[in-house]
Amino acid sequence: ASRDGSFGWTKYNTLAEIYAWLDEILAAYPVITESFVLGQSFEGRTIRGIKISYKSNNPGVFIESNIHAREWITSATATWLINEFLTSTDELVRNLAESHDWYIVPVLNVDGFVYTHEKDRMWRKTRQPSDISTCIGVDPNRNYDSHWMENGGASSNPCAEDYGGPNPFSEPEIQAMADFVSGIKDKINVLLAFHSYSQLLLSPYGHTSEEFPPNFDDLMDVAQAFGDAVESLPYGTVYRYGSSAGILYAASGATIDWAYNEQGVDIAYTIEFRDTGRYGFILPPVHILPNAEEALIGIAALLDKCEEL
Ligand code: ING
Ligand code: ZN
Repeated sequence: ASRDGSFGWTKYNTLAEIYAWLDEILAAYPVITESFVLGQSFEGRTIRGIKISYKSNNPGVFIESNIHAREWITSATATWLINEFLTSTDELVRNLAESHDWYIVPVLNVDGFVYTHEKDRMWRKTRQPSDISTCIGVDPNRNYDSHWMENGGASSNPCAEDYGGPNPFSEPEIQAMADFVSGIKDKINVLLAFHSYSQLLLSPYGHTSEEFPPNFDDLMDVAQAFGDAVESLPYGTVYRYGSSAGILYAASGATIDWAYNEQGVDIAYTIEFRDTGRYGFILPPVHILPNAEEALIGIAALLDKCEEL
């Protein structure tokens, strides 16, 4: 689909372009798709999502994308996946698309995302001002009410990139996400949070590297299936995997830890997409399609592996 040639995967799209394309997709596939709204951002933008469902009682997969504003490859990949699920004629993709209910939010941090397009390409946080500082924004991936601010997993300094906020769920975007997910948690079997960069699959826990979740062995088997599938493609891309705090750093109040600890979503990963640092967040658009292909084949393998558990 394209709109005046403006939307596509050879460049990064603005929020307006993404939403206009979403409307086209919803109009073109009215039976299979359903629009949903998480809520409003601090600056009053609508946080939108799309549900794709070919039949009832499918296992549910929730994809959160672009919670961090500068991680543009995440919404580029999420929109490409939506398009593939609706238009692909490939048998693997058709099976994947039709055997799951998909809830996809391409841009969660809408204010931050617009800010990266218009003012500061490297912005990460939300855009809500602080009562105690002139610094703006909260790290939305430290703002969920699960081990919030524990173990040095987030900063209490409003100027820090990993500021946890004045309270859990202080950010309207994160409260909206939590309300929506808790309302459908019984339908969600898998939650994937899209980030960049580093090429990692991260499982809970984020708040401690001393303990591991009860199904950690399964989580690692499933992560390996993702990594093996990505390596089967001819790009040479390699993913590592482990728990967030175990292989990356302590981080409390993140989406996947809240989903896992507080909502009973037993399979939850942060996926850190391309690259490993050469371009980092400013990943050239030529990477969009190969990254998206890797995500697709990786997620297909991940969900296949889940069936075996
Ligand atoms: N990385 C994630 C971050 O929020 C993460 C890593 C995710 C850590 C989930 C712990 C839990 O810092 C990026 N690139 O944002
Ligand atoms: Zn991130």
